[in-house]
Amino acid sequence: MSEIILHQYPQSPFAEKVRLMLGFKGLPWRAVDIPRWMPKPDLMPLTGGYRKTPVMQIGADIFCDSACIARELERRYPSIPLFPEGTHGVGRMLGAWADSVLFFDVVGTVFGTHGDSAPKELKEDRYRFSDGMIDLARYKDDQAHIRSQLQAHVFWLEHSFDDGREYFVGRKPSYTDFCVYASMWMLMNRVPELGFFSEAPRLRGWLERMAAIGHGMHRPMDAKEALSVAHAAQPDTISVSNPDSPVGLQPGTRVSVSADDYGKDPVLGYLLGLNAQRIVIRRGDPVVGEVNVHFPRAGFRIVPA
Ligand SMILES: N[C@@H](CCC(=O)N[C@@H](CS)C(=O)NCC(=O)O)C(=O)O
Repeated sequence: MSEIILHQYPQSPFAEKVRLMLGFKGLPWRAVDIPRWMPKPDLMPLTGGYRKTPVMQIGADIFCDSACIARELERRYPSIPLFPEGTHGVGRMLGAWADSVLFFDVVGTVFGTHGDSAPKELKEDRYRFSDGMIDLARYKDDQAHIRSQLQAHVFWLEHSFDDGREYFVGRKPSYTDFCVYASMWMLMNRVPELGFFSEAPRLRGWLERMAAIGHGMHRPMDAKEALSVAHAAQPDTISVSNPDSPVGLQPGTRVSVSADDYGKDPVLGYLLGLNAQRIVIRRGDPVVGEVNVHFPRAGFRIVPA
């Protein structure tokens, strides 16, 4: 079976979410380090334009977005579940809150505190990437408000443990924990001096339990090797259908898929499958040949191309 290849870089919190999920499931994986900002010449042949981090590759199947990666890891390797019974709905809902609201509290706090020392390329890239939302000067000016939002949300997190539970949605780690961990990991590592955890002892205990999960067995892979892996592999046969989809697109239609929040670069291809949770397209590329590109349904726009 093809190896799990994660296209990532060490500082990325969403990559950290996936690294820890891989460690939790005990899966060996290969790490391709990608650039932190554009251009990303060895990623584009695989994704067709999607540039966010991380991206998972298994053979000629490419999974964009950590939510999509989590779903696929669960589908292929269910024995240690990320979505134990009862967490499929609430786990994903809380995860989506952590991946958006909580994440941007932390981004605003980190970049508003240390933005002056960030590389110029990073500042410019993130400003363009987010259509002006990630604006380090604005974050700096608005620090009091941003930090007060983060403080309010850290309070919610701390009080989630009031009934003695050890994880957010039950007695074992599940998807929500990995989503929240990504942002808390960034906060803990990038602005420890702000003391956000000083009034949150149970959150600190949870952070230690989560960190102890680790990243599992992994080895680096050269980006060019990952391209060869895709070229040599056949994309999976997909059977996903939803004839009642509100967008009314039929398999085989040429479509454009893009994130609807930030990093909206479109990916073009032929629709293979669409349902309430997944979008899968097939695209051809001179470097890697035919690949399937997978996206989550929530948070992605699909239109005829
Ligand atoms: N919804 C996406 C968000 C990913 C995301 O925002 N990643 C950040 C890094 S942590 C990013 O792409 N930054 C720009 C880049 O890496 O080029 C996911 O869950 O994977």
